[in-house]
Amino acid sequence: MTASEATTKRVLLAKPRGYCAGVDRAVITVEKALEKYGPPVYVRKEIVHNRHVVDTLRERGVIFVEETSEVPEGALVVFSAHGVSPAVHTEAEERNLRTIDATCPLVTKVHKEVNRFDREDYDILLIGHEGHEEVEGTSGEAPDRVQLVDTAEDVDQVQVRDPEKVVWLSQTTLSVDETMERVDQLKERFPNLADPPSDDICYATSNRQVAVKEMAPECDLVIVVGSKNSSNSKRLVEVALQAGATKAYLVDYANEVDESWLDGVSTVGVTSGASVPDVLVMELLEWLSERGWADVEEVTTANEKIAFALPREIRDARERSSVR
Ligand code: 0CG
Ligand code: SF4
Repeated sequence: MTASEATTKRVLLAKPRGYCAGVDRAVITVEKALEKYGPPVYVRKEIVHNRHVVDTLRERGVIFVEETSEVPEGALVVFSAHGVSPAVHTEAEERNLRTIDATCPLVTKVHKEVNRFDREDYDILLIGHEGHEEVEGTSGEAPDRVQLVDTAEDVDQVQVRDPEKVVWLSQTTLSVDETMERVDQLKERFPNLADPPSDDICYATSNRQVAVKEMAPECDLVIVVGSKNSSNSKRLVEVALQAGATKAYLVDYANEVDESWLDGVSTVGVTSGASVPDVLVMELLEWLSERGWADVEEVTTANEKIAFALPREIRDARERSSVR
């Protein structure tokens, strides 16, 4: 490699990236459940939306199911980080399942907001992606009161009982900018639309978007490590493109990168979704380094220190003191 090539090929590495506190807690919960109770441990839906995490846990004895009805009577089932509706808890009780709830506390917070506005007799407009597990769980707290707003067309479709008593809430893993656009559209229809008591889009989602926005204008290519069903990871690709990256792609593994993406590229931006183990990012950096992109500069826009206590079923005395 010539000196001039070395100076023109560089990698910008976003920070924060990768695991958030809710994902860390959910993955540790399943690992501890395996340790404490032994396999098989059932998990309803993917514990987090990452192929590598799911495949690794499956190899260790986790059985992933779509619904609690697939779990044998009396067995142990973990609920995923994205949350479940009260109906799922009821079904698990009826089947005498032992349950551990790995729902992220920041998702639970949105469930509680739904309960509160339902009690106060509001119509609730939940901004989120149709079919995503989190919105299914959140809507399930008050199915008669919650309407999903996904696309701009949905804004025109919603019908409320009293336009003076409407609140918007959201999925935790949306694009911050796109959500605010949707809110502005909703406010054109409902000028007195109430805002959520605090941000529903979580710190991890918004921090990862801020970091990618910072580096994207300098990038000819942004590679986001994450799975295709991971909402927050997919949003990072969109945000990178909107913020000025020439190209942006989502990959589960380094070996999915198409070498042609690197044609004519000088600066490669790298980041990862909130459900992505950092080892996968390190493998991508290694892959890029083998092709001449060995100069890595971290672009830091926040330092995250947040951690959540584990569910009580798998907390032991030592862990209790370390996490509090
Ligand atoms: O981003 P979503 O909500 O699809 O989930 P993922 O598992 O990828 O990461 C955060 C969580 C839980
Ligand atoms: Fe919780 Fe946010 Fe992580 Fe989802 S992305 S698990 S809401 S911290």
